[in-house]
Amino acid sequence: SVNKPIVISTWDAGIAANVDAWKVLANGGRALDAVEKGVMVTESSINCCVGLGANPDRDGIVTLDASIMDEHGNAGAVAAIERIKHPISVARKVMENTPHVLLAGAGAQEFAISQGFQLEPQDLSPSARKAYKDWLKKSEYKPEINIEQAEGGNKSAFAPLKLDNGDWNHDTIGMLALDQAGNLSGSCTTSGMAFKVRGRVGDSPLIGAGLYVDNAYGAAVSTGLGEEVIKSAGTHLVVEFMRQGLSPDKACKLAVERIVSRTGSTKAKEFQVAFIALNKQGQVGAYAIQKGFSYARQDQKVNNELIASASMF
Ligand code: SD4
Repeated sequence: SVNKPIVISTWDAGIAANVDAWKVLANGGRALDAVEKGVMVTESSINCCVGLGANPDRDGIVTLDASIMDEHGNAGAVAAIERIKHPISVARKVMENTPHVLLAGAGAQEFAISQGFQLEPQDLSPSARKAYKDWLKKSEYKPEINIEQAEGGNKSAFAPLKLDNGDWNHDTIGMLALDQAGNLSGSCTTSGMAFKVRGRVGDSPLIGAGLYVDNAYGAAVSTGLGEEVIKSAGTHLVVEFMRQGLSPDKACKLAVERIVSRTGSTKAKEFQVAFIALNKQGQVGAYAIQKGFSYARQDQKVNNELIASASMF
């Protein structure tokens, strides 16, 4: 029998996000509404990596990426949008109210305003201001960002970050839901990599990279070093493996292995990529390159618990 409804989302911030998503799902609501409402919780909170309180780019400006997909295969996304509190809701408006999939930068912001969204102040949150100040102190303005910086202990270099305890952490939120009607939807929202080059767009707003939903088979969302996810069309690959009959777990694992086979395992030891997946039967899966990745699960069997993902290293 189908395990529904269910919601899963990335990292520990997923716990709070799942609560709002579950309110929608438990009341028989649509998965699309659940995945929007859920990640709005994270966008409203102050944290390193999602919403206007997150870390800025290297010029000190917070720019946000988000995407959403529904059960009909419709998609909407915004890239590098500024001063808008809920990029996920703008992404949904792009999907529903335009003939397009992705709006970027100033145009995305203008569109948001035209849809009634409010322009928020440009200010950094106190935690982001401090992180940015620290980053400016240690880091010269280098256009080339590389993972060795993170390796060398500069925690504010190219995230996802290796923490002092050896774990890898980063907090883009990706969420997947299957509703009582048996329909799948997904969402993803992030500030991208901390101190990124201005204009940099990650995988999160790119359909098939950061997020993919095929209502006939399954859905997947990614977190980690977006550049590597983009180059492998990561979530499309995960869903394709599910379409071929593999379990969500196995599909995530094979997609991670594909990324690592492209970069080689020496390089792959220095960055994180993780996928979570949910299939049409309500089965879940996850896999990461590095240990330390977790996701939050809420359904009839598991009451919003954080689950440690399997990993390659
Ligand atoms: C990006 N994939 O912009 C995002 C960052 C992320 O957990 O997921 N971090 O590359």
